[in-house]
Amino acid sequence: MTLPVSEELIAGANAREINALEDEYAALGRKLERSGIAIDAVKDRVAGFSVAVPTWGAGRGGTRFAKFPVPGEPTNIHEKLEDCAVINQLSRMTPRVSPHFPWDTVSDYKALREEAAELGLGFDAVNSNTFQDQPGQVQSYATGSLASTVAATRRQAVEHNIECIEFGRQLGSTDLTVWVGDGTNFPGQQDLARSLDRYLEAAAEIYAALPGDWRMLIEHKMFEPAFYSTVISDWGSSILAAQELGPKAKCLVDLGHHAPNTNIEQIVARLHRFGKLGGFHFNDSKYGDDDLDSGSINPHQLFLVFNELVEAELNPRDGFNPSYMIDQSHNVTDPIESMISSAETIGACFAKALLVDREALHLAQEANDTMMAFQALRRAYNVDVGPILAKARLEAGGAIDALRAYRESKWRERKAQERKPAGLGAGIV
Ligand code: LRH
Ligand code: MN
Ligand code: MN
Repeated sequence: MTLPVSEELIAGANAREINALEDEYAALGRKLERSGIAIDAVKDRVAGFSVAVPTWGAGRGGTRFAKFPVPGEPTNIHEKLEDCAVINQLSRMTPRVSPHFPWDTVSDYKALREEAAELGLGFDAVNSNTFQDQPGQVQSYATGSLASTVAATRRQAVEHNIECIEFGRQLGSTDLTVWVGDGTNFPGQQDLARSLDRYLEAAAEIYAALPGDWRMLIEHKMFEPAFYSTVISDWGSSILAAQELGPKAKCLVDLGHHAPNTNIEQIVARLHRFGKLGGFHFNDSKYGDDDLDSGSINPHQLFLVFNELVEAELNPRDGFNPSYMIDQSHNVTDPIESMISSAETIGACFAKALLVDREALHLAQEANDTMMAFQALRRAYNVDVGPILAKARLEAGGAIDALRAYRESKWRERKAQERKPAGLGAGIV
């Protein structure tokens, strides 16, 4: 394996920070011990946690309106993998990459899988794209894709998804994530019931092409690019579709795809209750599908989501195996820094959820002692779990302070010299 950042640089940075970390870790350990929690056990759980990063998040694809590429930004899948390897080498929490087709152009999938492995990476869910027309495409998605009224368009969309499964098979993926932009901007534009029928019929063809160990993750979104109706608008439509398609179909929750103030943690609990929780796209938002860094706006919500996930894990019902991925993209920060920061925030919310005194919480819930139930969550949320994450990173070979080590590595400055400039294309959804 050849990792991109110099091991000496990481070791040097860690050497400067190790004493402070040991001190803080020991102090936190004593504090947690007073509540009967063994810090090393929490650290080991955190060490086993990972979240995938999206190839499209490696560039400043940004908002729908403008791209402001950072000098040294990756312009192809190989450079994106390199940047993802930097994120994982320093944070040790993002060992898988989720590609998007045809945004990612690949000539040899098997070779790409080996290239990724050489960088310490594997592949996560493959994402199909039937929400944009591509150069040379025969049918347009202007009328929708899987739910289009045009049979030839539906066929093209189905075939693209089946093609993505084949790409993913060669890359070592086992999940296909399907998000469609299908929907309407006008009342009456399409028949609301029939468009869902068409979607279900087309989705069933994709489902039938899934290898035995694969899952189809259905990603809902209530708005954008369609603003009057979308075909898979919410978790209700998503779970109904997943139930109709079969056991390999699950629901994927993108945190930005709901109406403002939606209780997302409750949706998580509901989907799990019916064995349909397939995965997450982590990001944060203030207004819509803003794709801001995870936990940058509402870290408490992220904690509450993880609280439900820990509950679900303790009560697995039909199994518990959600896939975790970051889905963020904007045009303000260096994407490597944003993904390092988001991975840290996501891991921290997981760690805090592990600290919840479940017995106290459940007893308080049974006794209808609202304040003590809330305090069980609040006590965990208030703990600074930074030393636990840093220690897990250090032990896995990463950097105690991943962001600082990244800056010291001057990775972006070096890439700005080596890589060709990124173009100023249109934004993504
Ligand atoms: C849609 C979405 C979906 C896409 C990605 C680029 O808004 O969240 O996951 O595939 O953005
Ligand atoms: Mn998403
Ligand atoms: Mn989105």
